[in-house]
Formats: sequence, C-alpha cells, structure tokens
Amino acid sequence: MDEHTDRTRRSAPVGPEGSSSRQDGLRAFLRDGPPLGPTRPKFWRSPIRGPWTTSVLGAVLLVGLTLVAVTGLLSYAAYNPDLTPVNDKTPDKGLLGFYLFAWPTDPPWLYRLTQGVHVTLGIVLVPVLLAKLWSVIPLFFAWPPVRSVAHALERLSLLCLVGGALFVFATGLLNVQLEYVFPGSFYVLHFYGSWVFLGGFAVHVATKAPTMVRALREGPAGAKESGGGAPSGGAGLLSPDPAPATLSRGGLLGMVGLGSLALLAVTVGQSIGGPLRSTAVLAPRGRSGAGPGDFPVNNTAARAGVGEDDVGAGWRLTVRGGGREAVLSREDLLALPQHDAALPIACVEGWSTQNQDWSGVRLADLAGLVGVWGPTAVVVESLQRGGSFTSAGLRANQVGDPRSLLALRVNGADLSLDHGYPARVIVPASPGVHNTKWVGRLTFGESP
Ligand SMILES: Nc1nc2c(c(=O)[nH]1)N[C@H]1C(S)=C(S)[C@@H](COP(=O)(O)O)O[C@H]1N2
Ligand SMILES: [Mo]
Repeated sequence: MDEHTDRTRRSAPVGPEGSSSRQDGLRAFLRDGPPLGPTRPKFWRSPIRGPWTTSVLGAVLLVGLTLVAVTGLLSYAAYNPDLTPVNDKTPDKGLLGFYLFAWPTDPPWLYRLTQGVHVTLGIVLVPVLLAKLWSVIPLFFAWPPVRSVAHALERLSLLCLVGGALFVFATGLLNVQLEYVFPGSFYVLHFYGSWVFLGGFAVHVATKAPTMVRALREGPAGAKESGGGAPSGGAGLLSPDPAPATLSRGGLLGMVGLGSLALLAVTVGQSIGGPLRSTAVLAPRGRSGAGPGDFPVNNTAARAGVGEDDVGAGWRLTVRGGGREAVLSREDLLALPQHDAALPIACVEGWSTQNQDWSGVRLADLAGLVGVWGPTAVVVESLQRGGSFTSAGLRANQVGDPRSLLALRVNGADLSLDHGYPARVIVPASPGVHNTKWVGRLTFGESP
C-alpha cells in the first residue's frame, strides 16, 4: 500500500460525536497538513521527478560545486587577505582563514585558470542548480515540517545548503554582471555565505551520497521496479499521481545540458581572451580597445576620477621604506634599468587577458632605492581619489619576483591613461586587483 492512500485512510474521522470528530480533524491536520496544496504529495504531478533524475543532477553538482568552492577559496587566498587591513577588511575571518597561504607567482596564468574556472563553471551550473531544486521541491513542503530533533537538524542543514547556494550564486552573478554593486562588502558577503553553503553541502553529501549512488545504479526505471516498497530515496520524490508525460527524463537532462552549453558559449571567451573575447556576449566587461593597449579596461581613468593634470609633468612617485623616502619623476624611472615581463591580467570577475608585454622597473629595484633589500611586503597606493579602490598589499614572494614590475610601457608603447599611465603595478599570477594603476606611492616593509 502506498504512503498516500495509507495516510488518507488513517485521517478519516472515526468518532461518532462532533467534539471528538473535531479533535480527530485537528489531529489529522497536524499529521497530514492542510487537505489541499503543496504539503500533499498528490499536489506534485510531474512524472519525471524521482530519485534517478535528482541523483544525476546531484552528481553533476557534487563535482561542479566542489570545483567552484575550491577555486573560490583559492581566489580568497590569492587576495592576500591576511595582509589586513589593506587588502581585506572582513571582520573576524579568524578561524575561517585557517587555510590561507602565500599565493605563488608561478605559473603566471595560475589565477587566470582558477578564477576562470570559478566564474565560468559557476555560471554554467546555474541551469543544473535550478533543475536540481525543481526536482526536490516536494520535499521542501514535507509535512509535518519537523518530525524529530534529527529531522529538524537535517532541515536546518538544507536551509544552509539551499539558502547558502542561492546566496553565493546571486552575489557572485551580481558582482560579475554589475561590477561591485556591493561597495567594499562583496567579499564579506560572498565569503561568509560560502562557508554557510559549505557546511550544508558537507552534511548533505555525507548523508545523501549512498542514496545517490544506489539510485544511479538502479537507473531511471529503478524506482518503478522496486514496486510497492519505498524506492531508494524516492520517498516524496516520485509523484503518487503522475500526470501524463510531456517530456522524458532524458529530455529534461538534455534541456539542462543545452542551457549550460549555451551559457558556456557566451561566457568562456572572456576568460580565454584575445579574439575569442568578442564571443562573450553575456560578459559585461569592455570588449573594445585600440592600438597596443587593445585589452580590456576594468575601470577607466574618467570613472576613477584621474585627470590629465594628476598624471602630467608634475606627477611624482614616492617610494618609502626603512625610514627613507625617494621621490621620482617618470623620466627618473625610465632612466633606471628597464625589464620586460609577458603577463596577463586576470580579474576576480572572471575575465582575463592573454599575456601582454609589459616593461618597467622591478619592484625589488625600487625597494633597493630606499635601501630595503629583500622587502617583506609592499603597500601600493593609487593617486585615484574616487571609488572603493585605493591601495593593495603584496607579499614578499610577489615583491621579490623579478617579473613584478612598476610598468611604464605595454606592448611597445607608453601606457594609456586608462591602463594606468604614468605607472602601474603588474604581478605574475595575482588577481587583477593587485595590479594598481596610476600609482602614487610605494611603501616597502622590512623585517625588523
Ligand atoms: N587605481 C586603480 N587600479 C586598479 C583598479 C582600479 O579601479 N583603480 N582596478 C583593478 C582591477 S579590479 C583590475 S581587474 C585591473 C584591471 O586592469 P585594466 O583596467 O588595465 O584592464 O586593474 C586593477 N587596478
Ligand atoms: Mo578586477
């Protein structure tokens, strides 16, 4: 006998007197919920919901979201958030920062890869995530809402899982599409949100993996064949009263896959860069540009409030460290040994450039100018006044890398104003936000 008819039988009023029948009605309500609506299994009629559909989507998300989560945590580490408070103002990341490490400078395309995967895969998984939520929607309305302490804990973990996933996807997509709609606090929201999600994800995987494996082994017909008894994990997923099919299970998965492929096709070009960049019609970042600086500009000089008079002949770079200070003009910098480095820019938003040929003065040489040998860190300040961006901190391995430059030229020409004229920092393998434009001051740290 299936669960539903069993329930109906039990909920039939039995008392002869009105009062006891009213009590029975109340008891039946507590047990079965309102007589109509989504708490009733019969409300959900799709014939293609079931343990197999949910498990296929779940398996894709298990692999995909794990990759998105790992690359996301790496992205946070790459920011040097432990050089607080310059780079990251997340309060009390404390324990959650346990895994932070010194982000390497090799290979130079490292952050292009990790962040390209994070953003592109995140976007590509949107249809899968939505389909997975659709496939389990009857369970959200399960009645009674809480059956036991264990059940309450399970539902709480699902709240973390679903709420956390929707939250990190929403904040991530908004950040990529609208560029810092959360002034200064995107990291805080996305970072804490991701840990809430990860908590729910870990519990969910640990408790559901065996069910998923069994349902995948049994195949699409498995749940039906297990006739009568509760199919593997199928309780509440299979409709007790299925409507005629308008789409097969394979058709559903095909639609989801096509949706993901379409998103991939209109997004991935922004991470590959070069000619493919123009195929990324869903990516909002500048696809235009001209001359030797023909690669994307994230924040223009106009928007940053940097004008010709800030960067004209009167511009000076201040270099500080070890209690000393040096002030240099652009001519002074050009008179120092010039070095070349072919390096990309890779933004947290997922777009990146192919290698550009930068040339300028090594950061380590500038530290040497004020007598700091083997600097432990540098704080780079832009002369930019507006916007959330003012400074960035780089750690010892980044300052010391011979390819880390205060660039004066790119691709054989002087930097354009939008690319950071008169001088910008470029560092291998680092998130784009570390490549400060319109640099005004460098302060090198020294071990005591
Ligand atoms: N002064 C300043 N430097 C900056 C930024 C900025 O807004 N202001 N944006 C940073 C970010 S987030 C990125 S991804 C790169 C982008 O470099 P591009 O605009 O030359 O492509 O510059 C970085 N340097
Ligand atoms: Mo960026």
